[in-house]
Amino acid sequence: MTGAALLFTAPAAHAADTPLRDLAAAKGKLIGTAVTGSKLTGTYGDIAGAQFSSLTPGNAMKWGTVEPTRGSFDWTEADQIVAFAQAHHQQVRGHTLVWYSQNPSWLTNGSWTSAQLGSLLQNHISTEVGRYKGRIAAWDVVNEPFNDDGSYRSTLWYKGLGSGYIASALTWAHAADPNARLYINDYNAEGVNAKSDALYNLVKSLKARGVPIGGVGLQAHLILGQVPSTLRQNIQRFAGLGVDVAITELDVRMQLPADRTKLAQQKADFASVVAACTAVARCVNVTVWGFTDADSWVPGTFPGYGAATPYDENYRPKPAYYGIAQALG
Ligand code: 9MR
Repeated sequence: MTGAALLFTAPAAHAADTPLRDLAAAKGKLIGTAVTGSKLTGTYGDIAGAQFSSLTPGNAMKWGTVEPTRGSFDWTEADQIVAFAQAHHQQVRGHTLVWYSQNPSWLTNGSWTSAQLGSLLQNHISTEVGRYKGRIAAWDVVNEPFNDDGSYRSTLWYKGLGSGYIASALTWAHAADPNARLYINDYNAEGVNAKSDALYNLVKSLKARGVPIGGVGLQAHLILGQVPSTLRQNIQRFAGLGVDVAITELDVRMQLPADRTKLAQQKADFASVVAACTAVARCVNVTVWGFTDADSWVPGTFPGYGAATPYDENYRPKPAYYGIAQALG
């Protein structure tokens, strides 16, 4: 280990601290992480099992993963994560059924009539939700349906089926597992803005029409020092519609290299997101998008940025870990 790493990371002996999942439970909340199934052994598995009460498969349940070839399914990683969660008394957030990305090429390259597209989607949802019926507490049914200006994103689904694909997907998912809580999940909708206004109006209208919408997921892929000041107010207004809210993909990226000042700011950012959730009864879950910098999407997508999670690459808790713990009381 380098001197710098020693300076900026907490002592490894954090095992004596109360696990985050116990702190969260005392507040009536779940604390979750996205996971990669193949890594759920050794230290990674120990931390995932001990610290978190909710798991989200980072990629394992996406359409492109589970049905890479039409009609031939691969549930290996998804099954593995669900089994791990059951063994560790954890909830699973299923992620995700209807998205514009990470779809199999047979689907995206096909040319489908609207009726064909609708039945493909219905079958996909029935098959996947049905397989895990009773074992998945919450589903991100629809992922990222809006543009930042609040207009509908022009996706395969929107172009083929119109905006009604959202209500249809929720209805099909509900039929396949009536006890799962069904979410719409999006990013850049954490604060009060054009995108979250559109999401708010959609949820309001779905509720009014009796469509089974149970929750709103605010992803929270944030930039250091930029937690929206209206986060709590935004969570509160969704709760006021009678749906649950979850922070579903929290990370706080910084320009590398990390230093003491940045890590202290990151600690404050994680704490303020968790505090915004604990302040609202219907905010039920805060999930980080990978708990270790060794398993984060950030460096691959934003060159020069990283260190976005609460544990460093060697699985040592960072100040951000203690920010979460403090906000959980
Ligand atoms: O973490 C996921 C990463 O491994 C994938 O390469 C990426 C592909 O888009 O998707 C990541 O997860 C995304 C999530 O499913 C939806 N919200 C944004 C996340 C980060 O891209």
